Amino acid sequence: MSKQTSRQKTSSEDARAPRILILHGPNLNLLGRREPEIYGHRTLGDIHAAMEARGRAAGVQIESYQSNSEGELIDRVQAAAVEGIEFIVINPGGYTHTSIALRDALAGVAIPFIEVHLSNIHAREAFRQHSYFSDIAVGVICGFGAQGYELALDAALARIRRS
Ligand code: CA2
Repeated sequence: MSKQTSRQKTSSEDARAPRILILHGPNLNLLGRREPEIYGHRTLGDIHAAMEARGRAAGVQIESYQSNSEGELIDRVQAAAVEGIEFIVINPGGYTHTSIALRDALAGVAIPFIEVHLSNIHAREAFRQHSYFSDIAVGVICGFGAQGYELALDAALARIRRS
């Protein structure tokens, strides 16, 4: 399990600033260190830093959380509702194709979310082409590598501004 938050208090950490949670599922802690031909060279730390910088510029607070455990991801989603998180960006990793329980957690808290995949899951093995999340997501971004998180964050920010 890993959690990354800002070390320095910034204006984006204002108590009133909208909060966006970036959730990463199993094995994504290996990003940038294994299989770069599929998942790219950027590490989870690189992605967190880019998201935090974008969030700070937009006046929102970004929190990132990665876990290899289904139960911990579900607990984090449930906690997000209590904390008043406004939006979730999630790459459920391998749980995309297996986890009814994580889907139920997201449906249960009713926090809008965008599903992100680094790879184009529709151009891969048949078992990756079904997601338990897509039909309840605001939208799905896949195949753009780490840039997909930035695209998702921009879409989340636009939606928060509209609401
Ligand atoms: O393309 C994606 O983002 C995936 O969610 C990644 C999952 C995979 O099971 C999904 O089908 C698609 C796998 C994450 C594993 O991440 C690794 C990263 C580097 C090295 C090894 C695994």
